[in-house]
Amino acid sequence: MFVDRIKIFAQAGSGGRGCVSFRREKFVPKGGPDGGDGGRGGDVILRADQHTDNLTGLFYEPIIKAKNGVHGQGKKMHGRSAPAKLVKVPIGTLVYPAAAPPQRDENGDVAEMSVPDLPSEPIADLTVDGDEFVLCRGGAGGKGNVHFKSSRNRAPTQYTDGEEGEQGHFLLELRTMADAGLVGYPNAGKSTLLGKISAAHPKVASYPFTTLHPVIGIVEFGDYRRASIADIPGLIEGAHRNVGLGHDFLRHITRCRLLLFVVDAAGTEGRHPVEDIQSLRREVDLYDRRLSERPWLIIANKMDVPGAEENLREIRRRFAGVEVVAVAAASRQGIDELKARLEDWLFKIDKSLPAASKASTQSAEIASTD
Ligand SMILES: Nc1nc2c(ncn2[C@@H]2O[C@H](COP(=O)(O)OP(=O)(O)OP(=O)(O)O)[C@@H](O)[C@H]2O)c(=O)[nH]1
Ligand SMILES: [Mg+2]
Repeated sequence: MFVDRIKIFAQAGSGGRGCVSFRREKFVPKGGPDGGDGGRGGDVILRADQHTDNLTGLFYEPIIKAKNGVHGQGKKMHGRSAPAKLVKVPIGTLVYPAAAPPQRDENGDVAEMSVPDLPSEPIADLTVDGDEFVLCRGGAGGKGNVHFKSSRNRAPTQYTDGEEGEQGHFLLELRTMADAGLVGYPNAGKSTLLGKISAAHPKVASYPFTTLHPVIGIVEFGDYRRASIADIPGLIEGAHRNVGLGHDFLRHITRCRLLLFVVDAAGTEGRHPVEDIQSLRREVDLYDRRLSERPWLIIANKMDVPGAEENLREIRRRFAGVEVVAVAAASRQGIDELKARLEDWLFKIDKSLPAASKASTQSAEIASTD
């Protein structure tokens, strides 16, 4: 199972209560107040972890509670503070405040509607391994009666309760962190390609929607340089209206610096690759304008199939100004050339070029081909 969006409820621990106690010892009459303080409640902390790749853990445990602090005790003993509850989340997790789910009565009917979630700004974005965010802060411990002693009240019975821990509903959303993302129709050969340029082994098959969730592959270049590439499920026209697997997965390429549009250059499924590219660009644009302004290039795949050469010429003509790399992923043809071009884009050209200006000239060209 792959979970990349989930609502959770988190509750930090409350502080322990302060203690009321008096020192009672042989030969020490009127020993005075000696009630200790309560311990702090535990925080609920999210930590970005490179070994966690999705939010499935939270699907099974959507209610996260940290322990309460221990109450204070006599002899000025402080209660123990509760440890923080650490929750590992994948790198790239965004945290949003969320509304409480609707309240249901005993028949399961909605008794009280919740306020719908308003689109809100994330309160945290955990993008680096080890990043931590305190989701709910534990309550401070209460004070024992030892604090209330004064010249007029030598036997105080006052104490304070511990503070309540913070609690709340949150929406966690994963936006995979990768350098480049593969976008294409189902069966274009994205997973085949990822398998050839990286050590990843995504499932490859001749039916559409083989890939059901994002897969990240690491491409190794020379000099210990590496880049991560995200393979996402195939997109089809109308994805923005939730046709096919919908465009929800495009979220996983929103952080990529470079978008790789993979097309079946031979048009083996009866569609023309030029139209494929146009409709993919349109879907990306409908999803998020800023995403369609990212630097992009075209990977013309299945060059081993007759008819691909002719289509490739047309792709080059219609998308003049956009780099087109021709490959036959299944037989590894053109893969080394593709890796060299990716290295250029990701390590040389990309850093020296202002990404936005490069991209905007390219989108203008697309607009004219529509
Ligand atoms: N002839 C030929 N077939 C290829 C090539 N690359 C991939 N294929 C075939 O195309 C089919 C689909 O490949 P996948 O890699 O699963 O395609 P995908 O784009 O990941 O598809 P989804 O995951 O469904 O979106 C498989 O049967 C592959 O063997 C190629 O270069 N030439
Ligand atoms: Mg695939």
